[in-house]
Amino acid sequence: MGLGKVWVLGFLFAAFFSVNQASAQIVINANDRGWYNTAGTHNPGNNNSYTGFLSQNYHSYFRFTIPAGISCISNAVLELELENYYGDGVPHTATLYDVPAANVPLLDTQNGSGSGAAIHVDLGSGTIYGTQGGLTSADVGSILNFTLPAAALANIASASGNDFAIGSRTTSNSGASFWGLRYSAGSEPRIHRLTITECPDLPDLKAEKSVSVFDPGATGLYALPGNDAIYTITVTNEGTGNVDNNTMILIDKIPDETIFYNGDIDDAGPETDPVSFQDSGSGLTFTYNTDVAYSDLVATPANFTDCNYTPVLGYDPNVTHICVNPKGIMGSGSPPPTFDVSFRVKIK
Ligand SMILES: [Ca+2]
Ligand SMILES: [Ca+2]
Ligand SMILES: [Ca+2]
Repeated sequence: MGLGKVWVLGFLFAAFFSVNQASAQIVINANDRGWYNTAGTHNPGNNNSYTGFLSQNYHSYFRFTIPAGISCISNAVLELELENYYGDGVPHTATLYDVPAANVPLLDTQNGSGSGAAIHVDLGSGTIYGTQGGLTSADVGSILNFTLPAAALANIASASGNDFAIGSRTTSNSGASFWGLRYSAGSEPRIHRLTITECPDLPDLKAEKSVSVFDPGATGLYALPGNDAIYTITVTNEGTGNVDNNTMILIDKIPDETIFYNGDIDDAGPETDPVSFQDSGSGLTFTYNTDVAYSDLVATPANFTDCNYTPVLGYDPNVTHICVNPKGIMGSGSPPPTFDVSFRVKIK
């Protein structure tokens, strides 16, 4: 019996990818809007979005269709055109609230399908998505801009393929008997739109290192001093984005208790170089003469160029690091692209 696969940690793994990938913005106009009052009254054909007080309290909602296929949102801005101000000049405060997914299908139904009073409360309570104070008649005609918080981003992504809604409530110290803010009368075009930005597709690289006894004759060698071993690093891209061209670099420290072998890694086997590369859909290419370098420094080289030591043939105890820079773009997808890099050492 030989040494089985052993997972080893502690090697440097460096890869780079564009951080300036442009992520498309998606602009979504509200597909429905309207108020619910304290009594729970709602007429689905009335698109008046009044919020405030007139005999009872009124809250409103704005609803948006989130496109299918969105799993992550990095930014969202809600713009609400302020259509009217009611009151005695005292400034009002507009606050936005979450609407749980279970309530969203009920919004555009007569009196919320019997849940109108609860929906009224929901539209003015819960997780706050944004607030703006100091609103007076001077703001009528302007567009209120709300950058939505993380909780909203998560809920928008969760709603992908379905509707997402935001509740709106106005508060005020007004002494008037009728005060509030309105974003639209019953039936008129107004700007109520959500602009979302999808998270960029990024690679998510995982690397594992294993070691096994070099035993080409299957004679049952142990991991003992004097015997050789093969280290293999397996790199997998589990993300949705690619790794930029030629930026995949592995710099691995030769373990202290071993000596690098600068020769034919598998003796009589099919490999011919000291380092072997096995691809499994990565899209990368590997040329030993240009894509492998070495270092004899104690400190870890900062980059591939700093790996500038030329090893002597055979076992070279001066090799401290092996550096590998396969070329091309490492892709992404399912199954996750992966590749292996192997090298051989003698156990001291
Ligand atoms: Ca409606
Ligand atoms: Ca709520
Ligand atoms: Ca060979």
